Amino acid sequence: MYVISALLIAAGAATRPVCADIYILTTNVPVRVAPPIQQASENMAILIKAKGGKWQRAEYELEGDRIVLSLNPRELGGTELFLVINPPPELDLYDEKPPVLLGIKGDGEALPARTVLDIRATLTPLQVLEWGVADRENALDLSSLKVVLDGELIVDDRVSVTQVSERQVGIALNLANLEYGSHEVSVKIADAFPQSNELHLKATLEKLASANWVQAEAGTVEVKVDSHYMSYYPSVAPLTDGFNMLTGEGAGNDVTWASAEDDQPHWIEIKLPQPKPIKEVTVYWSYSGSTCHTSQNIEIQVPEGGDWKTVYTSPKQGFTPARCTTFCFDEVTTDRFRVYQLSGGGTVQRPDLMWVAEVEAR
Ligand SMILES: [Ca+2]
Ligand SMILES: [Ca+2]
Repeated sequence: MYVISALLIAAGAATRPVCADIYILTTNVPVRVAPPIQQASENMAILIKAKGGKWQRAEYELEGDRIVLSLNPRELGGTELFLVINPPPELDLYDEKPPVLLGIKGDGEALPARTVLDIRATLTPLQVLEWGVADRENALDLSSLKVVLDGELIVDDRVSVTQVSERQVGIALNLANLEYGSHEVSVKIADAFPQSNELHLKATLEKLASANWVQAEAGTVEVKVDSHYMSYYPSVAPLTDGFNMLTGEGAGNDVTWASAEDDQPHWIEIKLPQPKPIKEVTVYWSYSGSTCHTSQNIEIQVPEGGDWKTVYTSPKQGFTPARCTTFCFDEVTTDRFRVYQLSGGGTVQRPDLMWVAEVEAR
């Protein structure tokens, strides 16, 4: 059994000039392969090696626009084989080192250049985190770049790459509108020689939540809800007790409030002792069975006349499950607001339930 697990033909790639054809083959039995070549000539350099071994010239035969090689993993000393056809002089075939970290900047200021960086918790976290990365031996393979924020691969314009040269780039991650709490970023990038020369970077940061009107007025805040979950003690105390760091194991009625599980709208109404200017409401969801119970269709409402006016509406696509969600809107001065879950607006798994650990407003 053999498999050609990766194939890099870099000719014409946007990030680098014309380069060699490089194949990676995994085989545990002798095989004959016939890769195509771009241009046959009398003095072709066909080099082969097993991972960890030394390059050697491969015996081959020309058949039309292909070369035919017999490869024996036992003779070559490994089952993962690298085959390079006509390497250009600038390709360092002895590159066994991953790219290196040159520096890290947070909002333009230098941070310690550590591959694992713990950025201290702040009320106003960094807006942009940027890593400078270079490879000493070869060009960087920009197609290998992976930036992951809180487990999500970032593929939109929050990630931008500034190319200093084909061996050096700046990788910037826009962290605007980061949610409260802890966050983890990881960055992976490899050099253009496909030998698992990959640099791994990690950074953790935390956005602290400032004091909020609901907590500041604890004890004088009135909380009303539409209903209670049938097996829960009917208490609303957990919603404003300041505790929101659930362990993820369970979420009983000592740390959460849950609505009845039915197809009605569910809501939490908060009344402050005095009107306060409010421009965001943060809801910390139940976190149980390692699952964040993030409702998908929420409105924030304030009183108007004898009724309620909606000042925030959920986006159509709902929310990524997270420990908390902050709903931002134009500032309004009010002594009452409610978090209103539309009928069926809970999680995908339990759309008729609203399950919350804490409500904040600031
Ligand atoms: Ca390298
Ligand atoms: Ca709580």
